[in-house]
Amino acid sequence: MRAALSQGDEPFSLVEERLIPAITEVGAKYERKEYFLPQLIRSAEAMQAAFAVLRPLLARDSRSESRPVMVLATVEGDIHDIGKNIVSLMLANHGFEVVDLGKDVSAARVVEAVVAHDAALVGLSALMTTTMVRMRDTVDLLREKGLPQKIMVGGAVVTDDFARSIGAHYARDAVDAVRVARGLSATGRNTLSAVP
Ligand code: B1M
Repeated sequence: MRAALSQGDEPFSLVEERLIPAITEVGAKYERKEYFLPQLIRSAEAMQAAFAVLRPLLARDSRSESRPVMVLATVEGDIHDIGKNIVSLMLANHGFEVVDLGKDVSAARVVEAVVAHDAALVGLSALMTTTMVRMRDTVDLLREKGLPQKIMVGGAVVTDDFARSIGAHYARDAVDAVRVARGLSATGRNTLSAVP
């Protein structure tokens, strides 16, 4: 990564053209049973090490006059955070203040953070069919507490239909997340209700 940077490669191109395709290929190999859990873990560690180098470079152009706050988390029971971290970096670099709560985050912690930071938006990530349901719990708890923030969801297993069914907005990838978050912060607080 450092060698590529010293040869003049741009940090964003490295994320989009090398890191994302590489981890996507790892996922494909895992699904074809060419890779197993140890290879997955090593690949994930390599991604995190690369992000540690790139994060300061990606964040350096992130100043902006008014930065809408997004509380972002991978939902409870789910420890996948590579995609969420990319979304976090992209949003921070495109004018959002991101309060990143990390992975395996309960609905109650999301609610606390939304109140504490007076967030404009909430972002939730999930990678497994078993944890997607935690997104619904989180949306429900936010609404139960009377919090009207707009909610964006994403992650490999999440679909636009699922997002709509829980009263949230869907973003396909990190680039789409910036587009969706910009649209949501421009249109104020939530107007979407869950489709049963
Ligand atoms: Co696991 N894992 N994993 N895993 N893992 C998947 C998700 C799986 C599909 C693999 C498989 O079986 N084919 C499968 C889930 C099956 C399912 O439910 N359908 C799975 C499983 C089962 C598991 C374990 C249960 C395995 C086990 O222990 N037996 C376990 C889960 C533990 C837990 O969470 N409780 C587990 C563990 C792990 C590792 C720790 C080894 C590692 C994660 C490390 C980490 O994240 N720090 C890992 C990995 C790396 C994967 C795969 C291979 C790759 C995920 C990834 O990082 N993709 C994955 C297979 C796959 O997806 N093909 C798999 C790259 C990343 C850039 O993409 O996260 O999709 P993604 O993010 C994208 C978009 O989705 C979107 O933007 C991102 C950037 O473009 N996006 C958002 C994501 N969040 C968003 C939020 C937004 C908007 C957009 O708004 C807020």
